[in-house]
Amino acid sequence: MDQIIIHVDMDAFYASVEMRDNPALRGKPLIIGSKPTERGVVATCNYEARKYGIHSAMNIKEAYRLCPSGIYLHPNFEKYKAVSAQLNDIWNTYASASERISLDEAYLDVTDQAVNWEGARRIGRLIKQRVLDEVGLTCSVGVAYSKTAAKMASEEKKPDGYFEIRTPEDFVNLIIDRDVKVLYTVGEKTAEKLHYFGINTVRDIQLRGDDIVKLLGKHGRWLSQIAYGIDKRKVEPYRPEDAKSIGRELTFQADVTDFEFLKDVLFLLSLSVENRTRRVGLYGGGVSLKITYANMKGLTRSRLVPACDSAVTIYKESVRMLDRIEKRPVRLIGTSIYNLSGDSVRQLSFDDFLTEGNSGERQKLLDELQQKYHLDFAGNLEKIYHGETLHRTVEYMRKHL
Ligand code: TTP
Ligand code: MG
Repeated sequence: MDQIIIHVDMDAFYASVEMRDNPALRGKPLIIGSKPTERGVVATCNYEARKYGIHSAMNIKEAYRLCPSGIYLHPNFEKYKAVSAQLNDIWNTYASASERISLDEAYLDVTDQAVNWEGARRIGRLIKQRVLDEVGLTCSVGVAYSKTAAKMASEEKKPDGYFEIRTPEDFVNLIIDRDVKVLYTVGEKTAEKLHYFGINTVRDIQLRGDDIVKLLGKHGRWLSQIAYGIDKRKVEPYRPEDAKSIGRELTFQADVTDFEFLKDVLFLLSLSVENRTRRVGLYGGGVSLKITYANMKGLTRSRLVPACDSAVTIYKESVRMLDRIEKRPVRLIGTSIYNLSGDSVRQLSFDDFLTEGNSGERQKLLDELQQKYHLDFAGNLEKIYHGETLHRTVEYMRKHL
């Protein structure tokens, strides 16, 4: 065996932390995201709430319709980050390399420490026990020969699960008749495309490898490999704060001359950056604006800011920089934050106080966008974080200028 990898993923993470700290919440449907009266989406919910059909990224109004008796809370990122640090201290003890995916999830290379599968099982069990004893939460652990299989294994018995997949054959046997969506990297869009061409199960992917490559290119090649359980990727020692920046950019279908429109696009990009930043629990110490003009000349502008993770701040800083550059047709626009840190001692800027204190500004900007472009974010704000949807939305907005 080449490598033994553990994938560990907390169960209903944000919700579990809240239930741990407030016993009155236990046993009841609990939804973390926003209050039903606000505009917002479900970040996560506990397993009681999932029985009602509620899930991550669902519009909060829809969740409320399904479960009016649920308890609705705002997320407390500071708290989740502190818990995440504690979790990583435990996990990392057993790994020669640890790759943090998000606050509640990591891949661990335990090949050396485990020596064999029995050793890996001991480590997997021990991690679960220690997380419960020392942090008061349950997690699901997958032990496998590859990253893809380890992730699959941790999903398999959720919540409080433990599962092993020791060989590619075991992996294939487990998923061969399941929908293509079971494969890592097959999202809604890709699944739809594959279904349209009659490729419904993992078996279909195996049988129609050539078609898949034609359809999806490089992604298709990857899929036809993992359909056979082949995944040689290593656990990359990584913490999200090792990234240089978190950003989002967009190339327009046709060049844009209207700078007010660019500002509106910047707000959407900022929301997307905020989402990714908060998911990994980081702050940026600077905001950067990137522009490529129609003539392919590019420029970037940067500004240092007090630790920030809010879309409103990212947006305002980007707009301030946009206002100062030459007004020529624009082909690409992007915004990002850099100087990333996981500092949990948060220095709020005055802007942050104003915007997050009443959270009104974000709402106001969203409302204005919706009215101006006849958008309805109510049901799909979260979806906009996906590149393709963002792109489509922006092109749609342009038609309503
Ligand atoms: P997940 O591990 O995807 O979900 P979970 O831990 O809540 O539930 P599960 O038992 O199925 O693993 O995500 C971890 C946290 O990330 C989650 O608690 C909240 C946050 N999150 C969002 O904010 N938005 C999202 O769309 C998703 C999927 C997660
Ligand atoms: Mg989880």
